[in-house]
This record gives sequence, structure tokens and C-alpha cells, in this order.
Amino acid sequence: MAFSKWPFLKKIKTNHEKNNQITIIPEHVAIIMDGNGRWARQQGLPRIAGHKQGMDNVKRIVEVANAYQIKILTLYAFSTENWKRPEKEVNYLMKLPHDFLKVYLPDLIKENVKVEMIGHFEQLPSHTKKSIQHAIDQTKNNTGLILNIAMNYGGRSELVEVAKSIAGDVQNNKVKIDQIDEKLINDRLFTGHLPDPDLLIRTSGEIRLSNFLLWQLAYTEFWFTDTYWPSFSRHEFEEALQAYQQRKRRFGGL
Ligand code: V07
Repeated sequence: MAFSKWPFLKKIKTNHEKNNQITIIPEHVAIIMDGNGRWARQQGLPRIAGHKQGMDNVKRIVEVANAYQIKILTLYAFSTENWKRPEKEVNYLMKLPHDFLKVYLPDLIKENVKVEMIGHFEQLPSHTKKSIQHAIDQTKNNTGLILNIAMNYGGRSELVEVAKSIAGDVQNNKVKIDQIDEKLINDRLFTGHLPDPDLLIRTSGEIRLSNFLLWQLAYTEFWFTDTYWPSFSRHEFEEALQAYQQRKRRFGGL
């Protein structure tokens, strides 16, 4: 062992590792994967190239989440507002689920990852729906990480749909007004079967929610970084996990 010649070096390394151990793991991590376009511009590439790099980074981060035994990873891939982008960009984005799954679905199956989706599924192009539905079907019995993709998702429209659904049930006497409580609302969200996120990460320096999981983030810890999504690395993900456990420790000590 090379270190035994320099015991002081070994000591430094051991302490370093000990102090940085990640032991309190969030069960559910949500990520706003922002900055793909800015990453591309910085590299002198078209925006679409940023989306492609961002897509490949999804797989890298899924591997890290899996390694830490995070149970649910919810990723904001396409919002209800993103339809306003140039048609060419929207068309490209709608092909990404297929491109992603063509390359990575076999790995996800091997790694016991379960693919799920939240958002308005019906309004997606049929080729996009087909790719996603195939991945959901192929992984439905997997018991590892839930890779929960938010596609055509908006927090307000999710709550509008919940309101309509409850109002309908009140109208046909299935639900009494007194029975409307937080649990009833929660159960009707796209995420009704999932615990709320413990940690929200947003890349690319924007410090806002952009209509993501409005109800579900009520008690979530937030972590922001200036790094653009395609450059968001394992190391930085670990920094976010460190920060999360520090906050939990402080909370427990009060
Ligand atoms: C998208 C890459 C990540 C950065 C954010 C915007 C672009 C992966 C998917 C995906 C979707 C469904 C699925 C598996 C993977 C994806 C869109 C955009 C629309 F089942 N990345 N990614 N979908 N980007």
C-alpha cells in the first residue's frame, strides 16, 4: 500500500472521505434541467445540439441516482409552455423520447429502472406517445429507480384538472364538499401515487419554479446551480446530495 509510507496522506484522505459521506439519501429528487440552449450557444452550436447533450446527461444522472438508491427521479423534460417555442425546436424535442429510448431503454431494463410519465399525455404527437408507452410497458414490473418524466406538464393545469374532476364528482354526488381535503386533492394529481419530492434541483442559474410541481414542492428543499444541464455532473449531483443532508441534519438539531 503506497500510502503506508506517508501516513499523514492516508489520514487526510480518510478524513476527507468520512466527512463527505452521503448517508441521508432523499427518497424523491426532482430536477429542472435548464440551460441546454445556452450551453449550445456557448459552444457555438445550434440549440438542438444542446438538447441532444442534455438527453445524454439524463442517462448519466439516472445512473448516479440509481447508485445512491434514490427511489424516484422526476425530470422536467417538456412543459405546457414549451409549445410556444419555434416549431422546428418543438418537433425536435418530441423526437427525443424515441432517440433516448432507442439507445438507453435496454440499459434501463437491465438496471431495473421503471419509466413513468406525468403530464398531459393525450396531446403529445402519436409517435412520441408510442415511444413513451412502449418504455412504460417494458419496465412496468421493474422495482428499482422510478424515472418519472414530466412531459407536457404544468403545475397550474394539473390543479385545474383536479378541480374539474372533484367538481364533477360533487355534481354527481360521489363526493360531498366536506370530504374535500388535502388527501383527496393529492390523490388526483399526476403524482398521486408518489411521495412529494425531498429535493428540487434547478440548473442554469434561474431561481424560479416555472410551473413545476406547485402542490408537491410545498416542503421540498431547493438547490440551485449556475451550471448548464449538459454540464451537470455526477460530482455536482453529489454536492447537491451533500447540501441536502446538511440541511436535514440542521433541521433535526433544532
Ligand atoms: C428531453 C433532454 C434533457 C434536457 C431537457 C430538454 C431536452 C430525455 C427525454 C425522455 C422523455 C421520455 C422518456 C425518456 C426520456 C426527453 C424531452 C426532452 C421532450 F420516456 N431527455 N429529454 N424528452 N431533453
